[in-house]
Amino acid sequence: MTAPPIDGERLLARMAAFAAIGATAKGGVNRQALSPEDRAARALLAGIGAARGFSVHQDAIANLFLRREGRDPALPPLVIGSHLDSQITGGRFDGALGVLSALEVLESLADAGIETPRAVEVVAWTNEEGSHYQPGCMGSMAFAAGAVPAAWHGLTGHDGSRFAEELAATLAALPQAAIRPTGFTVAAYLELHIEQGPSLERAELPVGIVTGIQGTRWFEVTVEGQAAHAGTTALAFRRDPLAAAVAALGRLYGRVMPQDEAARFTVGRMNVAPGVVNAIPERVTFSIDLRHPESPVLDRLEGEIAATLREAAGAAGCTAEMRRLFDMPPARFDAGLVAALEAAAQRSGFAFRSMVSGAFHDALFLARVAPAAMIFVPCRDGLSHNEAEFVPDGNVVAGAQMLRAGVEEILARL
Ligand code: HGY
Ligand code: MN
Ligand code: MN
Repeated sequence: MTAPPIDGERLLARMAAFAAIGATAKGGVNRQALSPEDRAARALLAGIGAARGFSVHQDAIANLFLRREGRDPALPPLVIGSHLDSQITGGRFDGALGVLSALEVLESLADAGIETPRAVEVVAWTNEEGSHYQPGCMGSMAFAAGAVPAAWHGLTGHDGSRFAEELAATLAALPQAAIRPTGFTVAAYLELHIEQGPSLERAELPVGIVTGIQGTRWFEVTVEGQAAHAGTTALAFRRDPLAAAVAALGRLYGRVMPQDEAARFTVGRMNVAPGVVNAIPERVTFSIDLRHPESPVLDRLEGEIAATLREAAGAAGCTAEMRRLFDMPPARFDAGLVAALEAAAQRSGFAFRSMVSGAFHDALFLARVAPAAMIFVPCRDGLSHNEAEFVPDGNVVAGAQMLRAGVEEILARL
């Protein structure tokens, strides 16, 4: 099979059309999972797929699939895609580039009337970002597990919305999508994504071939003290949880990343209650996003963080609790797929480097149930999870061409 070149103009027009859904004034997108904006993007994708004669499917957690049949319908499909949901102040390339490049590959095969040996499916996974409902990667995680965890149905979003209700509304918004089981046999999974880091741009490389993903753990920390009057309470009588949190975080910011270049320690969200000017807080809650390529180091850092929080809380007459929300162990991608991508890059004349992903992706969970691998393209200054996220048109088109070449190589080797 010699897949045809992709239609770059069509892809760029699609990127613009999806960027308009949930567009923000600063040029990014706010298209949170299971929101009206997410439903609009899913409807647009399903409509394009149906118009091209691809069959449209969704499963119980609203993972959305466009299927183009191949010669043997009994063979497990090659699945390519990413996610359409975004951060609250997200970029218009994170996730969407992978879904729309996959769609472009499927359309270019259809345009050329090429019959692939097996079906090829485009997927948009539900809630990769975890910014509306936690955890992230809910769609791909449920797919890999073969079911939607019952505990998720009680979840509420940061905006008070109910996960179960918004999921039901999202499923109902696509009546034309045939419901299929959550999880099926996948011959191989391939995901194109922006690097979300600076290395490809700095090296002036159009392609990264991703060999694995580092580990990620999310925590929620609650520091409890005693609310009291801001004016009448002397230091000796204060049990101030914010003072304790600041003391602990000061030590952790000064130690975790400075002592280990591979470690990532981020507090992205903090709430101080009751949150009034003239009352010493009663409670402080905040998130921790901890990442590292090695699980034993994650274990050690988790222990050190918990101990530092306990010590600082104790010294302030407070208590601290650290609850793990999310644990994604590091993953290595399939060596055979990585080799196929390297061959495809060489055949296509793309200079590339192999690399480990600092961000997690749906491929992390697909790698548990099928051979999986990823392709990265550079983004400006490596910036992502920011409305200024940008990928030049040439890199958008080159990424889709590399995805098409990867699909061709992998189909030939399966
Ligand atoms: O947080 C992550 O690593 C992913 O980009 N959502
Ligand atoms: Mn992403
Ligand atoms: Mn992201």
